[in-house]
Formats: sequence, C-alpha cells, structure tokens
Amino acid sequence: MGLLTGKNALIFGLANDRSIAWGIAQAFAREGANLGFSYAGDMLEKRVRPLAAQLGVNFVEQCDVASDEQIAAVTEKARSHFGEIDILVHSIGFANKDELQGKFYNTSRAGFHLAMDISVYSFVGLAKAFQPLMRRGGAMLTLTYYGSVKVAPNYNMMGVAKAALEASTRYLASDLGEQGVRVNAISAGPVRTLAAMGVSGFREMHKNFVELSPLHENISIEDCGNAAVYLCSDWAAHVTGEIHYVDSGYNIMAAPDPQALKAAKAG
Ligand code: NAD
Ligand code: 0WE
Repeated sequence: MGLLTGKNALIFGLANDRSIAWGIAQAFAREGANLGFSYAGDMLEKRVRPLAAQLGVNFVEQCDVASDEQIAAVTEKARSHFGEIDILVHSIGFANKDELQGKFYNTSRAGFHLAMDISVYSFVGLAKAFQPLMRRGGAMLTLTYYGSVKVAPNYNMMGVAKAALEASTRYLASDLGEQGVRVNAISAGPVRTLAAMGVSGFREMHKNFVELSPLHENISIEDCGNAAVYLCSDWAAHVTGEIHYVDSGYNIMAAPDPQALKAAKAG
C-alpha cells in the first residue's frame, strides 16, 4: 500500500522532466495515486505525452489557465474520467521577462495583471472549478518561493504575485475547510527548471544557496515530490493553510554564517 493508493490526483504545470510538477508526479505514482496531467499549450504536448506514458498516465489534457473556458473544459473532462478528485496540484507561474529585472517600480500595469492572472488567479479559478469534484479528505497544493516574504533581487513582480498566492492559499483553506478539503503551499528553494533558466543571476543564487543554507545542499524536484506526498496524504489530515518550506533551512537564517559567506564569495 502506498500513501496515496486509491486517490485521484490531477497535476497542472508539467512542462518537461525538470519541472517540479514532474518530481511530484513521480512521487505520487510511487505512492499509488491515479494521475492526470494538464499542460499549457500545443508546444508542450510532445514533451508531456512521453512523460505521461512513462508513468502509465492516460488523462493528459491541455489547459491554458488564462482561459475560463479551458478551465471549465478540463474540469468536465476530469469529471467524466475520474468522477471524484482527491488531489489537485497547481505548479504554474509566469511573468513577462521585463518584469523580472531592473527596478520593481518599472513594472507595467499589463505586466502586473498578467503575472497575477497566471500565477495567482489561476489557483483560485481552479479551486472554484474543482471544488464540486473534490472528495472529503482531499487536498490542494501550490508552489511558491521565499521572494514573497523577503526581497530576492530581480524576482520583483513574481515576489508580489507569490505573496498574493500565499494569502490565497489561506483564504482557500478557510473556504474549503467545511468541505473537508485542505489547501497548502510548498515554498521551494531555487531549482534549475525551465522557469528558472535564463533568469539573470539565477546561477549565482543557486550556487550561493549551498553555502548559505543550514544543510548546505541544493534542493531537488524529488524533495518537492516527497513533501507533496505528505501534504496531500492522510498523514497531514489536519494541516491546512500552511506554507511548508523545502529549502534546506535557508529561510530560518537572519544573516549568513561568516565562514559560509567567505566560501560563497570565493565561489
Ligand atoms: P516549469 O517551467 O517546469 O513549470 C512552470 C509551468 O507553468 C510550466 O509547465 C508552464 O507551462 C506553466 N504555465 C505557464 N503559463 C501557463 C498557462 N497560461 N496555463 C497553464 N500553464 C502555464 O518550472 P517550475 O520551476 O517547475 O515551476 C513550477 C512552480 O514552482 C511555479 O509556480 C514556480 O513559481 C514555482 N517555484 C519554482 C522554483 C524554482 O526555483 N524553479 C522555486 C520555488 C517555486
Ligand atoms: O518562480 C520562479 C520562476 C518564475 C518565472 C520565471 C520566468 C522566466 C522566463 C516566471 N516567469 C518567467 N517568465 C519568463 O519569460 N522561481 C522561483 C525561479 C526563479 O525565478 C527568478 C528567481 C528564481 C529563484 C527570477 C529572478 C530572480 C530569482
């Protein structure tokens, strides 16, 4: 018996085998869940289909979360395929590149709206659409980053969006509590995924993290998968509205250890 045996889990945000969603999918499969995947657009289908095949997943549906119609359509498909859903994972974030560099005050109105729509509203919209399908004892999960709480250089607009996503996690947890559905977030340390590549300064941040975090190790998509198993399993039965850090302890430090700082500078 796996920790998720008999549970139906839908995962949004699979792009490739480096995605945090892939780490979560593999861990869920290992623990016996029945999986379904949703991906953003045509460009990704050729990457997502083989990954689904690898885990024997046959529910693979496109959904651009910017569209209410596509959210409604994927909800109906999930209803006819699974009937009821136990777990919904939201592993989606997006801002225009312009919004991830320079002065935060230069964020455009349109850029602000886009980042909030794709990175925050989409979780609320999916929760609204799927709540009628959620079984008692079910769980929803999203992915966030510490740039929501403290300033991470260049993260800018995404930091503001993640702060709103974390607040949304708490409001959704409050709403869905009476239905016996829990809502939590994993705050992951930096991981080299598609969404992190080509971000200016990411490589350095990823490297410094090893020196500055208490465990002195980068985190992996497998770590996110294992934490997701716990948060979405019955072992976390009364855990809801939480932001659970999977970050080698980085967030507990008020200042870097002086020796670690020297090592980071020596690089
Ligand atoms: P990723 O690029 O693999 O995943 C991001 C996903 O968002 C992609 O699958 C992409 O298709 C999807 N997406 C973007 N716009 C969409 C739309 N309109 N409709 C549907 N899907 C859309 O990168 P990742 O790092 O695995 O990101 C997953 C989540 O983890 C994001 O919320 C990200 O902010 C968060 N996160 C990432 C890190 C990191 O360092 N990589 C750290 C903490 C949190
Ligand atoms: O949430 C993220 C990724 C967010 C992201 C990244 C991109 C790059 C490509 C959202 N939208 C886009 N749009 C693009 O066009 N992370 C936590 C990873 C990340 O991104 C950063 C980071 C870290 C860490 C951006 C700047 C600084 C640090």
